[in-house]
Amino acid sequence: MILYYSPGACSLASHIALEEAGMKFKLAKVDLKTHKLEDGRSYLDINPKGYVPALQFDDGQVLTENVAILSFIAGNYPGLMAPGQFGVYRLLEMLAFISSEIHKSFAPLFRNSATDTDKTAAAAKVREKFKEIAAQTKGPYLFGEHATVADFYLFVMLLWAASNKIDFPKPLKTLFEHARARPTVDVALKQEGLA
Ligand SMILES: N[C@@H](CCC(=O)N[C@@H](CS)C(=O)NCC(=O)O)C(=O)O
Repeated sequence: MILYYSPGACSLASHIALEEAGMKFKLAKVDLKTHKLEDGRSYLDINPKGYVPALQFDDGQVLTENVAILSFIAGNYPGLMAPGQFGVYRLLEMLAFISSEIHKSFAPLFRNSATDTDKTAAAAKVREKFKEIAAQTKGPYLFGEHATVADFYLFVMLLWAASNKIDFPKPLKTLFEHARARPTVDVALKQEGLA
């Protein structure tokens, strides 16, 4: 398998999850400005949508979208699935919230053309969404003692928050510290040149 990624982007969540699952994979870095791979090939031939992450299987099939890739990993490594009878759906519920409510709210903070007013409004929205997810966090991770793929997605959002000086509630600070202390997180950060 090949994970197409950009350092520190949302693809870091899949990178950590693949490490946690002990899956065999290679990394391919994407330049998101030029849509080129390091060997000069066009990334658009792999994922016409142009964004990361994308996971390419050995038979050539390509899976895109954070929610789908993280669900695939949890589906193949039950240790990263949410617990309980409705675990699959609880995990999807959480991934959907992180993707559509938190991840997307960051967009103006990364857009060069965004005004200060846009950025302040985006930071306020992110804070509000962090409050909502913190209220559901069982601790130390979202679903309790065990980390799921959703925790790694949220961890990346918290990394972005820290670099944008957006504070987050105590339960998320605890989650961040627990996730950061995992050896797999350290490996992924080092492989992406971030630690
Ligand atoms: N809907 C996609 C969005 C992924 C996304 O926003 N990726 C960003 C990095 S975090 C990206 O590659 N942006 C560059 C671009 O859109 O060209 C998903 O959830 O996987």
